[in-house]
Amino acid sequence: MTQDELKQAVARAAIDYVVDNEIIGVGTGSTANFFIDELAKIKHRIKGTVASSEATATRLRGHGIEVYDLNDVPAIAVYIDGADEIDASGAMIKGGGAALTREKIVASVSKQFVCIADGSKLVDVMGKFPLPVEVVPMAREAVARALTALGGVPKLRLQPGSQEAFVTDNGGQLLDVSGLSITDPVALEAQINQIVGVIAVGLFAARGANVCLLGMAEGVKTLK
Ligand code: ABF
Repeated sequence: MTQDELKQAVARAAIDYVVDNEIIGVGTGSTANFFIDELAKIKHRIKGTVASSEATATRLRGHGIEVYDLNDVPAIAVYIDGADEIDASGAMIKGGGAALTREKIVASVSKQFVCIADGSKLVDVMGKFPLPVEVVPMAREAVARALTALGGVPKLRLQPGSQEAFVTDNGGQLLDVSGLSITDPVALEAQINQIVGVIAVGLFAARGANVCLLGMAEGVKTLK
């Protein structure tokens, strides 16, 4: 099976976790996009959604699915989203799709977090994928120095095909930090969160996934 077929398989499997007549939190990225396309087939069963990015909101609306402002929503039954890396404990690196801050916000108010990913995302120790850190632009270099002191190699994410800094939905910039071997994701998440100027770090460890659906050649594997 191709990587896209594996992503589609986990997106289909995630439909089993959709709670009828509830608000569903929806992630960002190509696997989340496959989930949105599957959700469209059962949109009559749900109250609506909260999106983790403008791109996801646009795709949901394109299917005629209601997208609510999180401030107007008292609770989210389940959050379905992808990841860049995930370890056996359900801790994740997220943010390759530049939506880590809103993803973390929506996940934090969701009763259950279901991660959907092709099997290549499962790793023993996270860190091979550069860890995204969203920062306030004026503090970018100060945060980069603090991340270097932690042993990382921070690199400013640029607009594709340009020398301009990428700007997130929240007006932040992104530092992608390589060179980390993340043996204690909860501790590193707390440490980076403390750096003044950090908006959010793409480590989802204090609040990881409750369930992880992995697309493998032999079928969808459920972790946890
Ligand atoms: C999103 O899923 C991001 O946090 C993460 O970068 C992305 C993974 O993208 P894909 O599903 O395209 O591999 O939630």
